[in-house]
Amino acid sequence: HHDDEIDLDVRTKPRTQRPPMYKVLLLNDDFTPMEFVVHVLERLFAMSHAQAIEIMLAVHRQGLAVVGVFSHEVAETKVMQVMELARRQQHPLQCTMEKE
Ligand code: TYC
Repeated sequence: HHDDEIDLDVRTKPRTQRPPMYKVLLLNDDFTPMEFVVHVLERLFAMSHAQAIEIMLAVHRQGLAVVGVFSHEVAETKVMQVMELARRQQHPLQCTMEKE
């Protein structure tokens, strides 16, 4: 009889919820000095000098590069901090974020 049957759920796989992560992208331009970009990467993204040069050159050669992957809130803060430093020095450096 049906009352004695145990219903096992074989359809839905339990999934752990992970918050979406966001890539922070740095964009190339013809005017921002290389040293300024290196400085930004060292100060705001905790990169070593060698790492910062590597990423800056990747942006310079390829047009853009991912500088880090963060939660929505942290990514938003990083973008704002980069844009604010660039604005203060009147450099056209652009930084954006994109869902992974
Ligand atoms: N292309 C710039 C120059 O030749 C350097 C640069 C690198 C600018 C990375 C922006 O995100 C950037 N001075």
